[in-house]
Amino acid sequence: MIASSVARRFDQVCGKVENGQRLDLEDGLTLYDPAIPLPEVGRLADLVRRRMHGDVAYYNINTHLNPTNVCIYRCRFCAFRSDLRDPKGYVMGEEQILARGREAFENGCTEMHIVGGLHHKMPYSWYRGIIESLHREYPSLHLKAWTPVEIGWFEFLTKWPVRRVLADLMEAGLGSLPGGGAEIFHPEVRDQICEHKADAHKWFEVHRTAHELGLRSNCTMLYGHLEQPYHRVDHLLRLRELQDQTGGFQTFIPLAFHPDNTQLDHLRKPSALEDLRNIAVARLMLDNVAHIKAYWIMLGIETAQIALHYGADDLDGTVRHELIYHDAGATTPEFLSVDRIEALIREAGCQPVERDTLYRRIVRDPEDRRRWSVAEPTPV
Ligand code: V47
Repeated sequence: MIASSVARRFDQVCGKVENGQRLDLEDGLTLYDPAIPLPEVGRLADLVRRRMHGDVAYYNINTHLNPTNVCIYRCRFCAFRSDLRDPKGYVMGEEQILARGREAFENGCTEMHIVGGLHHKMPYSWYRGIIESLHREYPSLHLKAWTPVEIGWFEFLTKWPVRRVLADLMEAGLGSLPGGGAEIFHPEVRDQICEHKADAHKWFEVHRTAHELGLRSNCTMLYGHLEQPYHRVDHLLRLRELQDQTGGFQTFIPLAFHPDNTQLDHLRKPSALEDLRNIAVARLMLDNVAHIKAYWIMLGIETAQIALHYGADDLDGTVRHELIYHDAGATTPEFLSVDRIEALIREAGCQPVERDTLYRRIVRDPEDRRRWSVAEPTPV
């Protein structure tokens, strides 16, 4: 039986959600209280998800590019990074990068997600050149690239302000910013898992400036390591506050910590129940962010399918060349075909919609599936 005070608080949360009222810190903590059964939280999140998106579930055809894994930082949760002289370290050349662009084009991708390490020796022009050459050769491919961690590094390398760095990358062909580098904003946790890299202030400065320049971006939260529910709710409220001011976030992606090959490998991976609760709480707290993504690579296919009934309306994409999660022990496949991802969505009782990075519906040429056009203007 649920203790009566928690049950009372949860009833109040239910009333607020049913009446379309905004939830606060206390409400967020109630939703994370293990005394509240997960299906109850899921039911509420599903109510909001259906209000916003009906039974539609989005996906895209995308690929990843991590041009280098060499990184000056040693984030404790990261299995992907390498030291400069470690045999595992790599730096991709222009030919390899363009070959990835060609492969993406030939497979009908609409998006390339580009992030990487902060290499001790590579100049800003190398990072900019990746965007410029891919955009020149494959202009229809949307380049979702660089987190505030890289942008802060470019600021250091160029001595330019963030605004000028972003404007310069936009001129080269940058299409939007991915949600990475957010981890947990609260310094009690951030200082323990990635003390040297861009802090919350820098992360928000970069996204705010990007939104002011007309770029859309995503946001994430890395959970299941050293944080407590309070830190998660605080994280969500900080994102909601910027979104109230700019409206530039498109989607929120809760990221479950994968401990293998990291400095935190003594921790256990979050359970599917924790994953689903995080999806649901995000849907309920982030009332001003249009989409919640169940990143199947990280959740596993089965949990991602169920997440479509716990607040998520997007599965990310078909994905190719994902390294960050696979280096950290993810056992998911490296790729899903369009037929498979659509079948998974239908099996979950939803209607699949292919989108581009900006959530516009995509129509494919039936004669040549590599060719596509946008069916409608940006809905968010
Ligand atoms: O910032 C790193 C996380 C993020 C681990 O914008 C880890 O559409 C778990 O941001 N276990 C990068 N997580 C990935 C990311 C992302 C993914 C999918 C879609 C989008 C989007 C963005 O991955 C990092 C960090 O928070 N991460 N190592 C790990 N061992």
